[in-house]
Amino acid sequence: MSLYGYYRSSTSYRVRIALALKGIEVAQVPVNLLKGEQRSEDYLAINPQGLVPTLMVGDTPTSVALTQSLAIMEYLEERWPTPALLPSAPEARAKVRSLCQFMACEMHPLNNPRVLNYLTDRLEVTQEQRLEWYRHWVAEGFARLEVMLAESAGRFCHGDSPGMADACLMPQLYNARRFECEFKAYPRILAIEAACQSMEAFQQAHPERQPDCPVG
Ligand SMILES: N[C@@H](CCC(=O)N[C@@H](CS)C(=O)NCC(=O)O)C(=O)O
Repeated sequence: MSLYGYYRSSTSYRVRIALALKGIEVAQVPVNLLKGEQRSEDYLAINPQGLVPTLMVGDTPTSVALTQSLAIMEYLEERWPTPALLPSAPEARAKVRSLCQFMACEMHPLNNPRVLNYLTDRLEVTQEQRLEWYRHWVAEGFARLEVMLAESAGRFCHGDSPGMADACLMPQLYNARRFECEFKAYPRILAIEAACQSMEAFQQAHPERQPDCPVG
């Protein structure tokens, strides 16, 4: 399998965490989002959404391109069920999926670079207003998440084993930290972050450990 992604893309980071937790090795194919490679003809032929990540499964001519990070993680879970990234009880699985979808559908899209760029490039808001937008939606999202986690969290987002929700959480935190957001009000989230950071799988998936991360 090969993973088309970008070191700093939070959705690629999610999939890298899921792969690392399951101990699955894949070839990495960097798609430089800053150079617009996601919109190149070659990449669009693989993923017409023009987004990373894409997980290419199998060899040509029968290879299949899987897109959307949550769908890719679900695929990995079905194909390599252990270690499990979802709990076994149906209700608990729905809870974890709800956490994942909250981060992937409600939080992440609002602060995606193409949304932020539209604000400055087309709507001509100032850099300060762009930052205010970013921090507003981060605070809104993490505040809601902190409450949701009261119901499910142990050491990790759901109980004491790392899983799919943690794979969504760590990239959200990494991104928000780049914009110097404040996290003191979210002790549960900070404790989960520390638990994840202590694990080799999360360390291995970190953006700064990826081959396309510029050095220095
Ligand atoms: N819902 C998608 C979102 C994918 C996405 O937004 N990827 C970003 C990087 S994190 C991207 O490729 N952006 C390229 C662009 O905006 O042009 C997923 O979970 O895979």
